[in-house]
Amino acid sequence: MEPRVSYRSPELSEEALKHAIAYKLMFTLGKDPALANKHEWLNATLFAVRDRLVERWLKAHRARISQEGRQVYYLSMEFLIGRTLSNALLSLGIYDDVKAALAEMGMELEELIGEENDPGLGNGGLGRLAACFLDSLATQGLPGRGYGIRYDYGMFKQNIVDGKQMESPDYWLEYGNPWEFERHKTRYAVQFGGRIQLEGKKTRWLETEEIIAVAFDQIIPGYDTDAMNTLRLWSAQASSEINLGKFNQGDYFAAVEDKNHSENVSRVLYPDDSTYCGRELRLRQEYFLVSATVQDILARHYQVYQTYDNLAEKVAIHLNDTHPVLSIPEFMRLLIDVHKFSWESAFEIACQVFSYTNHTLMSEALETWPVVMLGKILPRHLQIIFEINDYFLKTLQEQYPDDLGLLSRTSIIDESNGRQVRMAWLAVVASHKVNGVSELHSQLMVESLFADFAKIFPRRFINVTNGVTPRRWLALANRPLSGVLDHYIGKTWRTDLSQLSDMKEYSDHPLVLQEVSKAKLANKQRLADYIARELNVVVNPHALFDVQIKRIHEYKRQLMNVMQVIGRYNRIKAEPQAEWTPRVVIFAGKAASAYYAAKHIIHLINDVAKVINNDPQTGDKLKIVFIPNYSVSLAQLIIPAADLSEQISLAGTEASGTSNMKFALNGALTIGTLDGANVEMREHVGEENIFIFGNTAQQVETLRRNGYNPREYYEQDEELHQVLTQIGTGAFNPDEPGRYRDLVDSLINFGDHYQLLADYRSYVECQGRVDALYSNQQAWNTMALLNIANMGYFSSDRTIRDYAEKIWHIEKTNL
Ligand code: 26Q
Repeated sequence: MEPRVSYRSPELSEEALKHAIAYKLMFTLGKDPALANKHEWLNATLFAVRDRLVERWLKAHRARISQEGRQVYYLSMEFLIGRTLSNALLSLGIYDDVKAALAEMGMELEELIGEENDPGLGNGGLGRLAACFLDSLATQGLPGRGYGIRYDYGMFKQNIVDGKQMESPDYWLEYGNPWEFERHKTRYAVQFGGRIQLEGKKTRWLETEEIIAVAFDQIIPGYDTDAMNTLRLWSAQASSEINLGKFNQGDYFAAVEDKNHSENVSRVLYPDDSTYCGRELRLRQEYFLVSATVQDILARHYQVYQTYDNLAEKVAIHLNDTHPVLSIPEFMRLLIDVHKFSWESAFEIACQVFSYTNHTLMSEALETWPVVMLGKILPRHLQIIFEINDYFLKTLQEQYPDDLGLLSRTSIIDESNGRQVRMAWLAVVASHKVNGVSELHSQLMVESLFADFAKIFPRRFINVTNGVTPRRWLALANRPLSGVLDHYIGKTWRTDLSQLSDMKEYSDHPLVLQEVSKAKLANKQRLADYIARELNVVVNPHALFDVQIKRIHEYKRQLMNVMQVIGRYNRIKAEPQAEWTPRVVIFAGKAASAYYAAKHIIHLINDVAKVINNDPQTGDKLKIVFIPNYSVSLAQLIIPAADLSEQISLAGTEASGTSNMKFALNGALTIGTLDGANVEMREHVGEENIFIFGNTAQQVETLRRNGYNPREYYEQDEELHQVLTQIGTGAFNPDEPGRYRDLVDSLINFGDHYQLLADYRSYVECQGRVDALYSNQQAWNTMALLNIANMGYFSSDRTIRDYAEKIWHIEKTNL
């Protein structure tokens, strides 16, 4: 492929890279190459590579400013970017050169790559989506920047001790972060608390507590292009004035305590992804991100244009869920209180600038903040929110004068529930576009959560189906398969994933199928080695690798998967001599630290694994492993090795899912419900190439409305009855037989909220069809190839083009 970079400069040669790495080792790290350890070699390599990005980065930045185009600012409390070195090497096209350069100095690149830490600045799907988006924006030369928080502690580390999840802090900055550029001078004061005072027409916010936000920038390289973007993360620093005051009064310890209190704002990521908790520190974090970011956006805008009058034309601010929605009142506050805009024009500009993505319909995950808390921490913002609400309700009342129900349902202030501010409502009322993340989710969104608003603002709601970056999730994670693809269809699928469809013609080509399955086997062997090394469990790489990796949550129904595994175990025990398709069932995922049921499910998986893995009668026919500490880098190891991808959430609950796309792209077949993006995946791969089971979202709803009775299923399905009895009576944990009593109770006696029992039979039957197909390897491989070939649509490049055209109205920068 012709590289898109303008020329291949000499600094990218193997020889130059070798010198640069040795030079960095000595002069930046102060290390003798003969004595340096792996970590130091890693850092030297990293600095050498970073240098090669910087020049392009600065150039791209200059081009962007001079062209004065509209830019998007992507605000997110989470960015799960994963390891950076290998991605940077891939982007610059110097992977093999650096590998050779290091080899000459006696180092192995892959080993160094494995040493890099994986910053866990996100919980899961939402944070990883933000990272894929940055990659796609840069690769397509689109002007955009990410804004987030530089948490000192990312997602906790998960250890499994005696089958249970144990959390420990992830101090990822311990050895420094060589990728970041600290911008000592780019700092903004963020105010909290205090009171507001009216002076004539002017509102003043007084006697606040102040924290400083300091910018840290990281380069986001585009693939095979000089285009690069920036991820800017804010770190909290105590504002010195306050501390000095106390310090001078002689109260040294109080001064230090204050400093700690302030800096706590960027201390730790909330490790909770689906239950909203109204903690004050979280609110302060959200405002910290938002205030620093909006100040930065306005300052940079003014630097270029010397006016704020063209904000609506030049600035698009995107809200990744409601977490950064306080940027709306913050934006209005700055325009009104500082830059002297009228309230009406500030509101109008805000509506043109902001857009919002919804990632969940589940009510327990929707953010609301008590009016009292907001008023205490952000009195001026609360006032603006009330004004927005009044303004909105007033126009609404003119439109629908007799519909009182409508007014109270759409009011941003929920009066029924101890006075709460509904953040999603605020996001809808003050932005021009609101999108869901899959066709099904977007449709349910306007039928349920936002039904009233969809009537009021029919053109505001759209769908933008999620996608994943093919660079990390195929080119980097799966080099064996990438090699096969390169051979048959060339290399440009990396930037135009629709080209994968050229593989379709090989779907009955025995040699190609063999090569694809050989690549799969190599990945499975690599994972098997990891499992043997880390967990001391030996698995057969020829067995079917059946994988469910994601946050542990009841709606994702890992429990239903375990139930199916137990059912299978029982059948094997009853007929040990029969022909069984050998399976390795793999789980990974973290449970929120306070989520009791999710933690119990992890414990159950490990209890069941211990019994089954040590039963000589089952042998290779069935193994279960729980791989601890799921992360982006583990996903890169596990996904390419999967044969079967479990996407079994209750229909109507998973907004999209994104690992479902990564699996299929890597040639795993999906077993799943018609939920989230699975629905569209089925349309793309064809219903004959995906294993769909269970009730549809509509059937789920009907069942719920007509009174779902899980006990019926329990009593009528003998196998299901046995499985639940085993779990409930401690068949896998005789040391504490009552351990999972409550888990089983919640299914049989407390309504089985996620309808596991209703879908169980159809799930088991579907798994039977999976077994049958796997025993015909030729047919399996054909199906796997057709999955790969039909995943082009699910590239985040396509997703980002949708956002760029339909929501942000941004265009490519010319370099
Ligand atoms: C909110 C308030 C307080 C503390 C934490 C939170 C919080 C943090 C993270 C709430 C939600 C999240 C993350 C949600 C998430 O990851 N959602 C997933 O988004 C993916 C990308 O669109 C979808 O594919 C998944 O279906 C959806 O579950």
